[in-house]
Amino acid sequence: MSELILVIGSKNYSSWSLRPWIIMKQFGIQFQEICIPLKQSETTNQILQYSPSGKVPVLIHNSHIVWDSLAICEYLAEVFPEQHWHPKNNVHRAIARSISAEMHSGFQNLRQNMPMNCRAKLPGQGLTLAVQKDIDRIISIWQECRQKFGINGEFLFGKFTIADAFFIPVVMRFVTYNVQLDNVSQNYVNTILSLQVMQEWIAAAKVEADIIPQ
Ligand SMILES: N[C@@H](CCC(=O)N[C@@H](CS)C(=O)NCC(=O)O)C(=O)O
Repeated sequence: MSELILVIGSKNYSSWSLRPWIIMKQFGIQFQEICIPLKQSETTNQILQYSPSGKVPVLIHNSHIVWDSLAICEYLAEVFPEQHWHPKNNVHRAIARSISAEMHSGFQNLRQNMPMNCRAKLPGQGLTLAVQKDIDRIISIWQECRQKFGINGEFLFGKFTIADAFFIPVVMRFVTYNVQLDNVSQNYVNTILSLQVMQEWIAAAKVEADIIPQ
């Protein structure tokens, strides 16, 4: 397999970068990592060296570049079809794709008011009615997936899939802002936090030097 390079942003803050990074690590896919500190004077120029969108993550594979976290995961699913990227059942797979897309394009209130910050502990901060509505929707997704499709494992569809990778930054937000959860959701959070690759990401985030004040 030729070399893969994943360009990501600061691990403490870059929720979009976490998604492809964690699934590649979880599936044991070898890649070189280039990490660009976000919101610094050189950030935009550095990202533009790799990504036409001016955003991370971006995957470089041979002479190809793939940008956008969801496009990267779907591309990798084609390159490494032996891994379990999606549920095998086509109806479950359609639901997995629907919730990943919902995460990818929605939950603006949660994103804006509770940005990912792996290092911080900010209990209760950012919680508005609109944020609580986003949280309630995420909890109902997790409950439905765990109860209907997750019986053969600890993840949303049993085994780890792209859908889990897409909700992992939310797990980090729920921990940072100490969001109150039901048992099913709390167990799911605990499962994600117990992943060795998740601990690897958090440990790296904690030793990063860059700070985004806001
Ligand atoms: N929809 C994109 C969003 C990517 C995105 O917004 N990335 C942020 C970092 S998490 C970024 O690169 N921002 C540019 C900057 O901070 O200069 C994806 O899924 O990859």
